[in-house]
Amino acid sequence: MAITLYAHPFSSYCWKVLIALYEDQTPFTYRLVEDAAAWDELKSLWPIKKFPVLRDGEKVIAESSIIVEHLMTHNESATAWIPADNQLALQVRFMDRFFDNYVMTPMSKIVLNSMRSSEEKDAKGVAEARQMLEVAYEWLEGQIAQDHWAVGDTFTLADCSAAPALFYADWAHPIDSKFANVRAYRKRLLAQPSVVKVVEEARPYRGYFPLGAPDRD
Ligand SMILES: N[C@@H](CCC(=O)N[C@@H](CS)C(=O)NCC(=O)O)C(=O)O
Repeated sequence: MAITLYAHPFSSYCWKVLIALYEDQTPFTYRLVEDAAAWDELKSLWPIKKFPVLRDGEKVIAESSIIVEHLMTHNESATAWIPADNQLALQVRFMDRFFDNYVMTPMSKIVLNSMRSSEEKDAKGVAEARQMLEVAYEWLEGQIAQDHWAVGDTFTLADCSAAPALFYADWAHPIDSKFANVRAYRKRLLAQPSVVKVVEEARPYRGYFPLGAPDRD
């Protein structure tokens, strides 16, 4: 059954799914959510109106991590994005939650705040987000030290989450040089061919980054 992904190349949560699709070379139709018609379609599928959303036949799947998990059922030869081993699976799910909740969320807070008018700006919220990112980088620095990928030697869902989270977080709140392991992990992620592809697809949209995209990566 053909699948359609509603997504945008600049969207961090879409990268999570795109990386999994590109790793497995899974064919899919890319429905770019940019014009009003695409937004209307998205809304009719998922009234929350957040992307990515996957359409697989009659099934509509929302939420990036659930979509990646769904891809394992769609394509029998897909990577085990969540390992079969229960203990490893918990670690992968935990790291996926870590990157979404404590890296992606505070990064988004900083970015979205910069788009607000001066009366609407939330200085306290941004300070808390920056503090959260510092704590997250510090925790990850100890966690990632011995492992090649987020959980052991296998590229999993956790790495699909980590790539966009660390890519954009470093733009919004740079990862200090004292977090050498985190910086090295981000570099390893950015060298992975599937990640190179999403970075290149997003490059024409860098002007969308409200804080101004740095001249690197
Ligand atoms: N928890 C959701 C988050 C999705 C999300 O926030 N997507 C952003 C793009 S990165 C979005 O749809 N933004 C459009 C909007 O909020 O109007 C997931 O994991 O898929």
